Amino acid sequence: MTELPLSQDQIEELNAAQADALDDDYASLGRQLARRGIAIKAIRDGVAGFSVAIPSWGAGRGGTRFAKFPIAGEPTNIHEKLADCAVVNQLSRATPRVSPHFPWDKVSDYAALREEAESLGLGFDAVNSNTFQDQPGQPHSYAAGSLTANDVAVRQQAIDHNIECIEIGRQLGARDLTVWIGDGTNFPGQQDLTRSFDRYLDSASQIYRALPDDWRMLIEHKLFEPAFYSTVISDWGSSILAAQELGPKAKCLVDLGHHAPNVNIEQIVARLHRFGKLGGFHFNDSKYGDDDLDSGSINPHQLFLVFNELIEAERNNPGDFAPAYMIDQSHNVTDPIESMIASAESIVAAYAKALLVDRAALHLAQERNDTMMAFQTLRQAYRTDVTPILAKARAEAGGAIDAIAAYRASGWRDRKAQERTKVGLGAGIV
Ligand SMILES: [Mn+2]
Repeated sequence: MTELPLSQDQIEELNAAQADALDDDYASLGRQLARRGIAIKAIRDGVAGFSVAIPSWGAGRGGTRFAKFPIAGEPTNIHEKLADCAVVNQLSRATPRVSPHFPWDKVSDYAALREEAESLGLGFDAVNSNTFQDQPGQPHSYAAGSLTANDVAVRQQAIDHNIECIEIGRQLGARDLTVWIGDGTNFPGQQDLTRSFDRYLDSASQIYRALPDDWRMLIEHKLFEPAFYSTVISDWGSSILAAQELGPKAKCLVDLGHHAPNVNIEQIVARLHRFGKLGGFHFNDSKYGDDDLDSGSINPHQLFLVFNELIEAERNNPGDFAPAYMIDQSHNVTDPIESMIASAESIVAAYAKALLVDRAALHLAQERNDTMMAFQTLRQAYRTDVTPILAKARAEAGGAIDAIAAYRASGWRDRKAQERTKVGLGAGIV
């Protein structure tokens, strides 16, 4: 039986006070869209069917590279993280899956953990392995690399960990393994650039062989950090080369914050899709070289353009289009639940706006080399305020019209501050 963490009655009560205003805004937007030949119900249905996973580690104040500033009531284990993720989903109705991370989320009984998640209305998404830091009691150190280390024993340990993650994921009902490694160098000459990539391919192929038939291995690249001179899987070029070498179950994962500055990410999306290698997304935002700001907080237009390509790709391959969507950001100055609610809303809004693009008009303008009309077609969709569609879809599914206000009214964090163990002042997050 599902037992959601917040009072559904309280959510309904808050919604009731806002329902008339929302109906008014929704009807007005419906008329506006009808004049453009768009049925608002179709967009609302699209929104209702869209979801994005949230990472278990996103429930905590991960901090930055330098410090962590915990808040009272923060979760300290996977059970508490699941409860917080359930709060996000109960209010937003857009985040029904959690992406776990091992060994951080290790438990002794994964069948029980799966049941616990289900009872909270949650399922599990891609499993994330971790060979970028040493764990207590681990025989070999990753100080000189993991899947690409010179030492065969280190590589084997990293391979075994990934295979263990697949096994855990099977028990949790996941079907993707996300592999990100921090391997790379800080000095020119430190490592042979070709041989380190060869070692990656060799290690990754052993993980690939352990994948069940209906699983995908999502290769996540990152330009720099923790390595600052060279990173083995640094860009989408290295990622797609590895994915092509490994086989059809290997795909590329695009983290919005892991590219060179000013790179055209939507074009990367189009390229990866064209060659059947678009596996998934990590949503966040970035101002400089970071990958931790809340989705849509800095460049919502880029998010819209990415979704515009995704919808184009989906229309071209209906039935065979299932990228894994996940939020991947770190919260240092906000309540993580509020940040995840706000980010999910930004992501769904970008998706809804991309659904509004008049594709026939866009394609016609492209064929006629009518640059301004092509651009205006996108612009018209982007500047539409889709807030009433999102709110209506949320409320209809049992969520809150104003999710952050409902969260604050629930008093959840204050209650948890009384119940939960205080978080220590640990290191930041990667
Ligand atoms: Mn990521």
